[in-house]
Amino acid sequence: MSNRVSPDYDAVIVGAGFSGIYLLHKLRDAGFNVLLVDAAAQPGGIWYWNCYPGARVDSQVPLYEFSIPEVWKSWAWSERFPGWEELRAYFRHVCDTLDLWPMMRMGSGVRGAHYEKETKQWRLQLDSDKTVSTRFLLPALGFASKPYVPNFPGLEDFEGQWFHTARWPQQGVDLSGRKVALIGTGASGVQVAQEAAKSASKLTLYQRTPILALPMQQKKLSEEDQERDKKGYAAIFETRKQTSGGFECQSLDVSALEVDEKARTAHFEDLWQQGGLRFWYHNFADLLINREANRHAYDFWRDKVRARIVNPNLVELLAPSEPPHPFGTKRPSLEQGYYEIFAQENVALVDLKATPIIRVKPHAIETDDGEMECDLIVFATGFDAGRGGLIDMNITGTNSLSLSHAWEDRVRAYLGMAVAGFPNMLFAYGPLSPSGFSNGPTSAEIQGDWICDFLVWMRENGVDLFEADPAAETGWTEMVAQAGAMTLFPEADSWYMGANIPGKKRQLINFPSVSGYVALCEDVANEEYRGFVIDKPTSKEHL
Ligand code: NA7
Repeated sequence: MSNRVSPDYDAVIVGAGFSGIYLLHKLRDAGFNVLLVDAAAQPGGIWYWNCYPGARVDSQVPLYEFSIPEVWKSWAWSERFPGWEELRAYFRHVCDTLDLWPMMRMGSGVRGAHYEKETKQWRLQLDSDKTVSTRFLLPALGFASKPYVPNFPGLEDFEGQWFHTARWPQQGVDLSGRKVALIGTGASGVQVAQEAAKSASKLTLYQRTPILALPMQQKKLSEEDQERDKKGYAAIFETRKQTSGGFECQSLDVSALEVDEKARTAHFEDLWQQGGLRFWYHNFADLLINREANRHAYDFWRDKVRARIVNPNLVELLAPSEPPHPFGTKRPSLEQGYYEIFAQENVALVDLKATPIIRVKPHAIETDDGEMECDLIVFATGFDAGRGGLIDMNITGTNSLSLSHAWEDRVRAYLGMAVAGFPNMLFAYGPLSPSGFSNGPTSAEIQGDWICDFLVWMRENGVDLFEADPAAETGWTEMVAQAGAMTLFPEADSWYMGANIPGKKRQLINFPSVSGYVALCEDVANEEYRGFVIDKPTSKEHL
């Protein structure tokens, strides 16, 4: 009989967003003794931290929810693109319906995690100073858990308030009458701008690169409509897993260059009217791989947007003649009247390419163009996507190898889930998986199912240890880079490429196809978890 002390848990999941909650549900139902911890006070992941004014999801109902029947059958949304408060309520509904609360420890961040070779256990230090041990460590932090705040000189002397959008105060911030400086015009910046423009006495947007925003076409949803539509939900949830982006459909089979201009424009117009991200994911086959095809989409977008810009001085800044990057190679965001706010007297746009920020002063931001007063700075400046949150968890594997050291050169991970030197650890929604390219819940369920099946297989086969084989890890990492090289993504300085963080190695951080990913992960499972070094204990040890 083994004289090893049993760990406190079979598995500890870190993070109560879509991935973590799904894993908890699956593993609990599979009979594992599992704990979920999260620093946030409530479940919701990104929807806990990003509670800035206007924060809402950009996948339409019913794409952004679990496919678990007892959950969706008993839930109805109020809008086609729900806001953060409703998303948080949805997470509470999920935890109630699936009875997950007893296994969740909210308000419990992880300060560090290290692997003990002798006991084959992970030991986690929690913020509370408590320690827990587990056989499997399953970080499910999401791709955007580490906010990025640029290091502008003088910020420490600013006498107003400043917040990153992903660290917005839970009690909220009243924007009315404030002089707001908003830095960054990505998805978060656009959403804050639309809200701040309504009540701030002055809103100054600091733009480095124009966002290529698409019309949201938001609408209210009735319960009756949803009840009727629910007949089709099961099919939609199944389809999600078979498309490249995890949505209800994918790009057409036809090239933008194969059809005449009339047909091309008609398709663009149709997608535009449908709203949401469809202009991105249901467009022509070569949108993201052929420059000429991409240019047609950009020109359509530009002309549509230009028609809405009242101030002639802003036309070239907001919708330039030449694309700042190929359309869709930076994440497009959805907008609701974004281009109209620039007609308001209380809204100004600063072009950081022409006049970069020099410093923050106690009551202003100084650029080459002079000083602009402000009493609130909003940093909508994005994230150290993919790796940032994982590195901050201070994870140490065998031979005291830290994750930050393992990823010094570049991010490496087998299947976007496992790292050599870190046994019995799998992360969900991490780098080199489809995460950032995928509709969130789709990837969360795909990886959650796969991880659960793997742990069940281990249990059934008496296996107690796995680790990514370094060669398989290198192969996967290079394959993601090669797949990316066949697209236009490397042409943009985006967070997809790690180009938004000073010093971060340029590398496509996501696997560019959900359906392709599913097929590869299935192959690995069917071949007895090829690419993992599996440690089968002797039958004596297993007793
Ligand atoms: P994003 O999409 O990374 O956007 C960050 C924005 O901040 C973007 O406009 C950046 O300009 C800008 N930025 C970043 N650093 C600076 C500095 N140093 N100076 C000025 N401006 C800067 O983050 P979001 O939070 O909007 O969205 C993240 C994801 O959440 C989104 O893609 C969706 O998947 C949901 P840049 O374009 O780099 O020139």
